[in-house]
Amino acid sequence: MKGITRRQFGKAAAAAAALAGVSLPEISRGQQAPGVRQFPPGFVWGCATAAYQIEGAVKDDGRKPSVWDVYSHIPGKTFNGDTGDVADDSYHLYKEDVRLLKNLGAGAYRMSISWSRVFPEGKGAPNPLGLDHYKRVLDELLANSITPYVTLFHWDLPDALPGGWQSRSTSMAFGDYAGYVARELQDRVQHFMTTNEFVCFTDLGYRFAHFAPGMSLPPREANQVRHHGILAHGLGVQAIRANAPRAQVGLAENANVYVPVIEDERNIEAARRATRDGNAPFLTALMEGNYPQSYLEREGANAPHVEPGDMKAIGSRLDFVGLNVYTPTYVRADASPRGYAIETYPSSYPKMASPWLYLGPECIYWAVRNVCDLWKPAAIYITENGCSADDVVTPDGRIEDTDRVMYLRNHLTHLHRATSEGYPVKGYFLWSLLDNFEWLDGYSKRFGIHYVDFATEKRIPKLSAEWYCEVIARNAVV
Ligand code: PNW
Repeated sequence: MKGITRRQFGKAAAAAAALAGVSLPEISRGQQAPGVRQFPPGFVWGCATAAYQIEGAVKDDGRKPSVWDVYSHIPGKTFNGDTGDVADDSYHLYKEDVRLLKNLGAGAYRMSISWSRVFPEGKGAPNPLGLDHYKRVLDELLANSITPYVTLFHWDLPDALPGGWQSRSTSMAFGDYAGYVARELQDRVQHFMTTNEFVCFTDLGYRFAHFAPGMSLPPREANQVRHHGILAHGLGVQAIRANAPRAQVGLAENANVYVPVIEDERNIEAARRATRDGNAPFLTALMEGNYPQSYLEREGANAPHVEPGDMKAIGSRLDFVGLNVYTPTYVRADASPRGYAIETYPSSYPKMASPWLYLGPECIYWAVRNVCDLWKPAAIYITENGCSADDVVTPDGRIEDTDRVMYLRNHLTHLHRATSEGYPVKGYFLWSLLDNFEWLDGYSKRFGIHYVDFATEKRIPKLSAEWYCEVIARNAVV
């Protein structure tokens, strides 16, 4: 195409085609020009949320407190003392939220179930009113042809469970809860995720006193908490399979994403090693049905106590692996025994509105590639991807979140690289459908593609919602 521009070339081609008596296809919404970053047919586009972040209604229909109710009410724990007491009031406004999904053209919705609505004490007698709520939400989704993907545990552990995740009996209780919900909802739900992000409800809650319940346990106890977390997942998979034999089972995990600083053989290999090593207590243990030897050696006397049968449950076959992807960790090969070194971020490295959210859109490609190259899962979903932004409502009521669109567009571009190279990515869930309770940041950090005025609960689609609608309609990066 030397010496002529792409536009001139297009014109010339059209003229040539007209002369030859053939007409070129017209490109309109829903159709593709050649070279457009098109996703595979049937690719699932959705949005994600979690119960405690959107529902509110914390005392309705027999719900009892979770550790996050308790924690968010402790003065000084969250920004501005914010709690999930009301949040988006989606418990009552769920029909409106399903309408938002419908308007986007979304084919799927990832939502979580509040364990303490279904078993207010965590175990014992179920509360049928709790599950009835979810049956109504699911029916509304199905009536609108939106496929539900249900997470069973997104950090809101029933507060009444003695010892929380320090106790092995909590893993058992999770198995019972998962089996019960799967049995009751199997006519409405075909995709279950056991847990969301092990590190956030184990290490951040029990070792670093960051998230609920806010403890600082020594390493041995903290490693045992991790073990109970992954054991709960394993028992959950077994219970779902036993009670809902047709269901697809997976999880949503924020595995550390290692990106080779330079894309060459040595650094790619370093990223792969780092992926296995850096996720050793969680995803690696699940995928291999064992803790890697290097993890056990590193932890020494602090290594978790494992009972017979635990690792078999933990290694249960999965129908899909869900990855929550936000931010990269850059690695390079080096001569150390482990074979890699982690890069630190220079102070000028760009971030989105949350201080941990370093911008590196190629992380979504490497998240998929590292996991697939190491463990060859049957299918991958991106169960979360999105960003916080300092959204402003213009005087005429619009939110022009061009920074969020930039973030999302770039991530999808790199996700497209993964699908075009044949990695089995089946779907993408944008975090989040709407602004919500962002844990310690309360309502100060907005991740939604719909703006929520928390005083009135009014939802307003942002520019990013308009953009995502177009992505979904064309099944392509736009
Ligand atoms: C995820 N990090 O959490 C959670 O699944 C959501 O509930 C949450 O609202 C969303 O991401 C945005 O924060 C994360 O520090 C929390 O890297 C922290 C990190 C990553 C994910």
